Amino acid sequence: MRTFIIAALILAAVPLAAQERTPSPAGAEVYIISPKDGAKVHNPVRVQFGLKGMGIAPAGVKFENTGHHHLLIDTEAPAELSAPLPATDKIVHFGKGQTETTLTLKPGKHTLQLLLGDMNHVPHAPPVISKKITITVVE
Ligand SMILES: [Cu+2]
Repeated sequence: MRTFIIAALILAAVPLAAQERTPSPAGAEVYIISPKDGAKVHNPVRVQFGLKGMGIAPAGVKFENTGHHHLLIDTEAPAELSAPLPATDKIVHFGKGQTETTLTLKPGKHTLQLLLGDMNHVPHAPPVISKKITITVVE
């Protein structure tokens, strides 16, 4: 019994999968250059990514004050930002260092937001995240 208690205390002292988040420099800012918030657009929708105060590096490349873009389409940023961002149809990674993309979206309203991730797809601390914009795709 005593051995069990000691083992439990040791386990409790080890942080569970603590991941060091990459710091972002003060003043770093990510934003959507186009389309503009509230724009009415046609398919295909060209989305251009803007970044101030940091640089772009492909996923897997460690270089200070850099990251790669993730486009959040019709979704919120994950509440837990200390884990790698999943790759889904709503969280699109640009791990080659791309600064724009072309989307084909259903007609209607859509939200777009950019979130920078580090070499391991983990958002920086503090996170570098854009304003969320709403666009309307018209046929
Ligand atoms: Cu990524």
